[in-house]
Amino acid sequence: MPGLPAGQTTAPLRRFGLPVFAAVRPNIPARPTVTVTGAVRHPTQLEVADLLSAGDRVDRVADLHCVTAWTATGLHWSGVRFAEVHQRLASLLDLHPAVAWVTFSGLDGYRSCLRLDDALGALLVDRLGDAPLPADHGAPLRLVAPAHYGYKSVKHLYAIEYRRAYDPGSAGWLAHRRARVAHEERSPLLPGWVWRQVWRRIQPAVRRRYATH
Ligand SMILES: Nc1nc2c(c(=O)[nH]1)N[C@H]1C(S)=C(S)[C@@H](COP(=O)(O)O)O[C@H]1N2
Ligand SMILES: [Mo]
Repeated sequence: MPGLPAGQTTAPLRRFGLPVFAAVRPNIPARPTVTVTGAVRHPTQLEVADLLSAGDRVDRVADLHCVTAWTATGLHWSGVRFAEVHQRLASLLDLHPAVAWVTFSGLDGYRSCLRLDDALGALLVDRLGDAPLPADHGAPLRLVAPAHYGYKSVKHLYAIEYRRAYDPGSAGWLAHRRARVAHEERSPLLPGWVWRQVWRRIQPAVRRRYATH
C-alpha cells in the first residue's frame, strides 16, 4: 500500500461532515436532477441519468482524506469525469470566459467551491464498491476529488454553479481554496503541519460528534 499523505491515519469510511449537514438525510427524488447556473448565458437542468451519459464510465480506486486527519483507503468509485461533462455543458451553456471556479451543492444544503482546473480532475460518481452509491455516502450522485481534502467532495449533488470568483462555501474560512492533499493545504492562515496537530489532538472527539453512524 502506498504511504499515507503527511499527517493522516487510516479509519473506516463512515458518513461524515459538518454536523448541521451530515445529520440531514436528504430525500432523494425519483428522477434526480442537477441544475447548472452561474456565469452562463443559458442555465440548464439535467437529469442525473443524462448527465452520467455525457461521458464514458470510469472506475477509480482512491483514498478519501478528511482534513481532520483520517483517511479511508482503497474506495472503488465509478462514474464519469467531470471534465467530460464540463466539455459537453460548456457549449450548451455558453460559459463566460472568465469562469475560474465551480460551486457544487448538495441536497443537504452543503456546498463547496473548487478551482475549475481542480474540478476538471474530479469525478461525478453514482457507484461505490460495485453497488449504487449509498445514502450515507452521497446518493444519488457525488463529486470525488481524490487529490483534495474530503470537504471538496460534495455528496448528494444537485447544483453546479460556474463562477468568476471563489465562494467560501459551507466550511467558510476553514476551507482552503485549493485544499490539495499533496501540499497539505488543510486550511488557510496556518501551515498544514500546524492544523494537522490541532486535528489529531481532537480527532477522537470530532469523529464521535461528526460521524453520524
Ligand atoms: N453534501 C455534503 N457533502 C459533503 C459533506 C457534507 O457534510 N455534506 N462533508 C464533506 C466532508 S468534510 C467529508 S470528509 C466527506 C465525507 O464523506 P463520507 O460521508 O462519504 O465519509 O464528505 C464531504 N462532502
Ligand atoms: Mo472532512
